[in-house]
Amino acid sequence: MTRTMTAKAPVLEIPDPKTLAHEVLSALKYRVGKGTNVATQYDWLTASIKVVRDRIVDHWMQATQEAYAQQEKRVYYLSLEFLIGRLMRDAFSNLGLMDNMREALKSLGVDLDLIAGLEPDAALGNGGLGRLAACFMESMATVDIPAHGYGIRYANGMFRQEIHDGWQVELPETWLDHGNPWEFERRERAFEVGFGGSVESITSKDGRLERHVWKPTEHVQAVAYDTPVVGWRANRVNTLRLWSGMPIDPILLDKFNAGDHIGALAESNKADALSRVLYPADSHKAGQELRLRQEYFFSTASLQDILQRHLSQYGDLVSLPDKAAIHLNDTHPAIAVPELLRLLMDIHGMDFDQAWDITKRTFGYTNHTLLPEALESWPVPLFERLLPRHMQIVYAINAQVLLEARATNQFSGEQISRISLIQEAGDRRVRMGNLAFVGSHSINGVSALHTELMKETVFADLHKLYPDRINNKTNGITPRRWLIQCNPGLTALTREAIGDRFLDDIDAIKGLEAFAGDAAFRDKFAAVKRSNKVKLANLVADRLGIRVDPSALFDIQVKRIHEYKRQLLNILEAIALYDQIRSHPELDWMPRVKFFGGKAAPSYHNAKLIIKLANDVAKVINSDPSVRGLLKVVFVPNYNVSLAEVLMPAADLSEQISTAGMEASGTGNMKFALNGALTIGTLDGANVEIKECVGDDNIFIFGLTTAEVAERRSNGYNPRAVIEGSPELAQAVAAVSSGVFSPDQPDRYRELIDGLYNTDWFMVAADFDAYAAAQRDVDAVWRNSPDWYARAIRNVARVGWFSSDRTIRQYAKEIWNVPA
Ligand code: 26V
Repeated sequence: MTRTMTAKAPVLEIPDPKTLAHEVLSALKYRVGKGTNVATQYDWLTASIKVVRDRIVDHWMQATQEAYAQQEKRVYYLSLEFLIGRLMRDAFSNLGLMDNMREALKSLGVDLDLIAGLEPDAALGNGGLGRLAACFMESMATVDIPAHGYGIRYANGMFRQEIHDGWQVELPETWLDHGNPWEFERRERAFEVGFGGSVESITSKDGRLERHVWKPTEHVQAVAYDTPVVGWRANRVNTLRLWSGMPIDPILLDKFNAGDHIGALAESNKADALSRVLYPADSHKAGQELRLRQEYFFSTASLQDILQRHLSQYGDLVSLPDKAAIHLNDTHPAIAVPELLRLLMDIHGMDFDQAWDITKRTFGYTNHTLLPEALESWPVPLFERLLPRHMQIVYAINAQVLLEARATNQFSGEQISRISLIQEAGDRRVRMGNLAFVGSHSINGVSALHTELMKETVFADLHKLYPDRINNKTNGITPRRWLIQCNPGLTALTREAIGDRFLDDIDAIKGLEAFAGDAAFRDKFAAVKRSNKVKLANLVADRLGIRVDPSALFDIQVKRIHEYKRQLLNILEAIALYDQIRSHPELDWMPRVKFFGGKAAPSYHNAKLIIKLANDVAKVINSDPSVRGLLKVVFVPNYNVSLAEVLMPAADLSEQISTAGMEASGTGNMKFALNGALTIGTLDGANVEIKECVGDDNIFIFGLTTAEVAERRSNGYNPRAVIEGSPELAQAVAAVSSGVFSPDQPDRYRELIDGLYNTDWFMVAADFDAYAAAQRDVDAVWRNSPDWYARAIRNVARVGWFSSDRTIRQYAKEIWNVPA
C-alpha cells in the first residue's frame, strides 16, 4: 500500500494558553506532586515537559500503529552517540506550541526561557558524528520515515569542561540528576547479553556439524528507555531507544548470605559499567575492553529487538531486508554484522550463505573519518576471549571475501592482505572498517571530497573488489533547531520577507536572495545579527567577565580541539594581528573578537596545550591597553549544543580551516552559513560544496588543496624554512616560544613549537601567509558594511541544500529503499 493512502497523523491542534496553563498546573500537582507555593523552577520544567510529552504520545502511538498496519519498511539507525541537547524547545516549536506555552507559563508567573535554560543538555556524544545522528533523527520524523534510533543511555555523557587558570579541567556530567522527564522506561523490553565462555559444536548422529552453541560465562541484560522524537509540525513521532545495563541477578544472594557483600554486587557493577560513561576521545581508538563491550552490548540488544519485532509481524526472517534497513553510524556498531549472522544461523537455523545474503542486504554503513588513528581495530586475543563465536564468524566471512577477491585475479598478495578482515602485521587485529564494508550493501562518505578520498585511500582495494558500493551522502543539519529555534529574529525577518513556505520546505529560503540588494532589508538583517551578538556578549560578560563590543566583527571557531582542525593557525594569526596593531597604530584596524570553544580529549596532550595557549594569549591581548579594544580573544568554556545555539546566530565569520583532506565534512560550517556568517576556510570536507552553493564571492577560500598537501608532504616539506621566510609568522612563533604569553613558564609551549619547526604535519606554516591574507580580505569586505550584509544574506539564501531533510531523502531513496 502506498503512503498516500495511509491515514495521516492527528491534525496538529494548538491549544490556547488557558488550556495549557490548566494542564501545567494539573501536571505539577498530579505528576510532580507539588503545589504552586512550593514548586521549584525544576518542578515547573518537569510539569511543562510532561504536558508536551502527553501531547506527543498521541502522535507517537498513531505513527507506530500506522507503520505496523501498513507493513512499512523501517529504518534502524545504530549509533553509539546521539548528541541531542535540550529537547523542550524542539518539542514546543515542532508542535507549534511555543507562543501559547510562553503565555501560559507567564500567566502562572513562570518564565519559559528561564526554565528552558535549566533543562540539562543530553550530551550523549562527542561532536560531529553524534550531532549528525540527532539531526537525522529529527529529519526522519519530519520527512515521515518510520525509524528507530538505537544507542546507549550513558549515565554520564560528555564531560563538562571548566577552565582553571587557562587549563581544561574535566568534570563528570550528570544529566540524570533531576530524573529525565522525557523517557519511558521499558523494563519488559529487556534482552540478555553474554560475554566470554566457549563455543560448542553440535553434530548430528552421522557426524555432520549441525550448529554452534555459544556458552557465555557472563550475562547481563539491556533494558530499553524510549524517548519520542518529534518531527516538524508533529508529522511523525519516532523512537530513540537507549539501552541501559542491568544485572540479571541484582544481588547474588548465595554470595551475600555467605558474607561476601562485595562479591554479591560484582555482577551489578559490571552491568552498570556498560552504560556508565561515553568515551570522550573521538580522535583515537579507545583500545579498552569496556569500549568493545559497549559496542557489543548495544548492537546485540538492538538486533534482538529488531528481529523480535520483525518475527512477530512477519513470522519469518527471510523478508528482513525488505522490511528493515539497519544503518551503522561509523564502525562502532560493526560487531552487529557477525552478530546478525550468529542470530540467523545459531538461533534461527539458517545456513551461512543465506544468512550472509540477508546480512549484506540489510546493512548500510557510513564512514566519518579517514584519520588512521581513529579507525577501529581490536586485538584478536581480546576479541576471541570476549566474543569467541563472533571470532569464528569473522574468520568465516573473511574466507568468503578473500575467495571472491582471489577469484577475480586482480589483486596482488599485498592487496589481498589489505582486504583481509584481519591485520596480520604487528599484533593481529580485527579491522572493523573492513568488517562493516563487506557486511553492507552501501558504504557512504559524508561529503563529495571525503567520498572520493575513501575510494583512493582506506577502502581503495575493497572499492576495486566491490565497485558499486561506495556512494556519497553529503551531511546536513536540521533547519528547525539550527535556524527556526536558535534564531527567532532571522526567522521572523525571513517570514516577513518571503512568507512561511521555507518553514516547511527550506529550499524556499532561496527567495531571500532577492533581498540582498535591498538596503532597508539589509539594515533589518544587520539589526537581527546585532541583537544576537548582544546576547552572546552578555553571556560572555556574565560568565567570564570579559566585555566585548557587539559592533566588532565576531569571528568564531567552535568544534573539538584537534591539531588537524588547526585552532593553532587561528591563534598564531591572532598573535600576528596583535603585533601589527601595536606596531602600526596609525592604521585603521577593523575591531574584531576572536571566539574559541571546544573540548579536548582528556588524554590528548597537544590539544590541551592549545586550549591553554588560547587562554594565555587572550589574557595578554585583552589586557593590553595599546590594543585599544581593536582585538579581543575569548575562549568560551564547555562548548556544547546549547552554547552552539547562541554562538551560531551571533557569528559574522565562521572559521573552517582544517588541513585539506582531513575534515570528513564538518556540519558547524553549515550551521554558521545558514545563520548568515561568511566562511573563511580551506577546500576541505563540505566547505567545497558550500563554496559551490554560495559562490566564490561569498566565501573566503585559502590554502593548499588536498593534492597540494600530499605533494608537499612527499617532497620533503621544510617547515623551518617556511617559518623563516614569513616575517609575520616568525614573529608570532618567536613570541610564543620566548614566553611572551607564558612568563611564568617560558618553555610551556616548547613541544608545540618544536612540532611546528620539525614536522608540521598539519601544514600550519605552509598555509599561514595565505590565511593571514584572507583575513585581511575579510577586513576589507567588513569595512564596506552593505556589501558584507549582502554577502551574508546570499549565504543564508543559498545553503538550504545543506538541510538534513535533503540528506535523509537521499539515504531513503538510494540506500534504504524507503519512501520519503
Ligand atoms: C572515534 C572514537 C574512537 C574510540 C573512542 C570514541 C570515538 C568516538 C568517535 C570516533 C569517530 C569520530 C568521527 C567523527 O566524529 N567524524 C566527524 O563526523 C562528522 C559527521 O559526519 C563530520 O562532519 C566531521 O567532519 C567528522 O570529523
